[in-house]
Amino acid sequence: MKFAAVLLCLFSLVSHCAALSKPVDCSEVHKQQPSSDSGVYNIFPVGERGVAAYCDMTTDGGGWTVIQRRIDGTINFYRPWNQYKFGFGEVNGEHWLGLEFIHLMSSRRPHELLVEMEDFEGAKASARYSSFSVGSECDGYKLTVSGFTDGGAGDSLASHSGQKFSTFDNDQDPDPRNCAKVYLGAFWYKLCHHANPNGIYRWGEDSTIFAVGVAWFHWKGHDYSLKAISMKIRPVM
Ligand SMILES: [Ca+2]
Repeated sequence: MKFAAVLLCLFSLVSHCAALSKPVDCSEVHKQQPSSDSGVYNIFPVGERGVAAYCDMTTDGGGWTVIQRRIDGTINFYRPWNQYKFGFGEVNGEHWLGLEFIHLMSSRRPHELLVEMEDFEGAKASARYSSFSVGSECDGYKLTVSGFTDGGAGDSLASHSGQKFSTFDNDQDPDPRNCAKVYLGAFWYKLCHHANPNGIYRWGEDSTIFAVGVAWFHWKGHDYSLKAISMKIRPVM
């Protein structure tokens, strides 16, 4: 009887573990545990090596992996290439997941992107893209994004599609200047930007230095720095 109980216990442990196989992203966490709340989960986009990510389990059915988030200016986003490659910040707060992980997830199967933002007056807006992918480091972590749907924010990302990622110590933008140094951020800069989500956190309207804030040009212009912005991705079903 005791032996049978031990066997039963072992079986339940094994079946429990089998049910929680390593999820590659938040959509798999959601699939394995449909009732899970939004929060921090370990995901495994690189096989055995886990990385902590914030999963949005409520917006439009959930399963979103947050790849970028600004909410309060507590984290400095003016950082070098290696930090943008592997990620930084507080997963529960201001965070950059890491280009390598974003590349691995978005190149494996088709993904969509949702950008949500908020100003200091409490207004909210979003921009959604039905197709989003980031190339390998050999390809400069090139952004490919299309299929815009307006959630009130306007399309400030289309002009960045096809661009490589740039940081102050790795200028891959086509502008003769170093866009990351000029606009104090890190992004898929072109000449240089319509969006600067990794710019300097400023409290709203501020034109002292042109376009260095957390900007989304088609919603609030170049000199309004947003209170909050997040970028989240999900496989297209
Ligand atoms: Ca340049």
